[in-house]
Amino acid sequence: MKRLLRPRRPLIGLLTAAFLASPLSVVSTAEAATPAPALIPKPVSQQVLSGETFTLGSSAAVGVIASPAKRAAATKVAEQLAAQLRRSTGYAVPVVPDAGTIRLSTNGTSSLGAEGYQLRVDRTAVTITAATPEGLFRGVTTLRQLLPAKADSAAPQAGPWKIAGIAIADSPRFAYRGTMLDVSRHFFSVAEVKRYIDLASRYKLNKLHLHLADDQGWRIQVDSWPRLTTYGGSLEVGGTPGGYYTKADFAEIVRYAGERYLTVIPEIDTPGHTNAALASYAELNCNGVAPPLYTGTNVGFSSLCVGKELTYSFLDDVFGEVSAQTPGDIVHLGGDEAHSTPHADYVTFVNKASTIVTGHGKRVMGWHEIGDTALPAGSVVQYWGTDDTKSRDLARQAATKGAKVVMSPANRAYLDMKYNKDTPYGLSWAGLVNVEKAYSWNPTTLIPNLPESAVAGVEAPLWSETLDDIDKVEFMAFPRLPGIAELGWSPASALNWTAYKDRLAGQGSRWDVLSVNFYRAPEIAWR
Ligand code: IFG
Repeated sequence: MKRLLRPRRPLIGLLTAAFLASPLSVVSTAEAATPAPALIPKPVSQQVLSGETFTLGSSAAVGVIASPAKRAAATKVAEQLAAQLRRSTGYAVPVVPDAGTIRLSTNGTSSLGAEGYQLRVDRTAVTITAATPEGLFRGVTTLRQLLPAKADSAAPQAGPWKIAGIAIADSPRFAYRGTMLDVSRHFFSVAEVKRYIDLASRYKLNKLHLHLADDQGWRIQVDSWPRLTTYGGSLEVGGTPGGYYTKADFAEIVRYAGERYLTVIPEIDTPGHTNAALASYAELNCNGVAPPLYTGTNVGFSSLCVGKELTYSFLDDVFGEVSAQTPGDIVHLGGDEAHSTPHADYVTFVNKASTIVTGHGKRVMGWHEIGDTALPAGSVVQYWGTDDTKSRDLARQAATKGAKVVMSPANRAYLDMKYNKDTPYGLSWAGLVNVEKAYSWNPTTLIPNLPESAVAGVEAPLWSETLDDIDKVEFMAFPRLPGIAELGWSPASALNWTAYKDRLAGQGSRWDVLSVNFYRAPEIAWR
């Protein structure tokens, strides 16, 4: 698209801009328009400010305008941005109160909600206003995609550092925009989890669901039941050494996620997917005999002992210690594939486990199988169906009981599904999921007769049976995770595969700068 010659003098620029904005403009929109930036998620509204270009100079400073109550958190957001700009530009980029060429203000309108923001780039300044520091962070996230890809470099790059003029007003469609990392089938270090958090935060995701316990490994320290990790966390799929997070490790993950405004949602999968716990404590088993550690990939063979009182004091200890380490308001109790738990027992168990979770001040979240249990107020049910009637019915049943539904359709949002038959790892039980299929669905209409108001948002789970390092995680998550993030953030009217595909192509150079091991899907014209 031909770009207008840039007027040399501001006045002409303003006149040109005014002229082009007027109904009298004779220039075709194709010539007048400056291409919109390749932003993901697509903002609610954006207006290119033709003729306005911001240049980040060596004297650039990041200014913070905030009330005393918000100043510390707003300054932290500013410091994160300034630190990255120092690394990539080599400039000093101080953070100053109330001034700066990049201004972050928490005096923004609350009409855009807690995560909303306004962003303006013109020749004189970049200004981001929001009602909260979280909104500032979302605005800075957009700014980082407006800067050249090299602005994310870890080492100084040559300028210039230009941003075309634009005015954006933005806020999310859904409150729940998440991804899940299965650290049980294969254990991932704190550093690897942080890397995943950093990449996910670049697309405005705000929930990190950690699948911390399953048949193959228990990954979070529980002081009152130490063998869960020392023994139950010792292996992983394939029999290689596993691992676990100490309380200090988990606190570091929570801190790092919190700095990027992602809330950690810990999952202790119950009553099924519990072989690691049952192997660790013989007394937890109905027959008093501990099974061996399991390093295969079957599911549905294990169950906590529903009839034993010990099971519930165990759960009280576990959910108590996990809740104490979770600033977020949700604890996930799993509930999936309890094929070795008679259904009546399953309902009894989930109802008791739910009471324990709410007893520790947290909302219950569970896979959609919990849809036919009591579901205390505030419950969230995670749909992982494949358009099948049974799964849809459970989600609808949950909604009729007042629960919210998070959409994780396995045949669209499961990032462990192969892209195509040649994908070197991943599974395919829910079908092959290419980049387009992962994007081309609407969270509020996928399940017929599920009220739109019941849909809390979306989550892209990444199961790790076949993924044993962060490179494989990145390969499966990118480029599909940004598409799910857009479904969670952008208005339904913005969802258009052809337009999205072009914006996605523009992310490739950013992932190269960040050394993301993404799948270069041939159908995307990466640039
Ligand atoms: N289903 C199981 C997961 C995992 C997954 C792999 C859920 C809720 C298949 N349960 O998805 O443990 O094995 O794609």
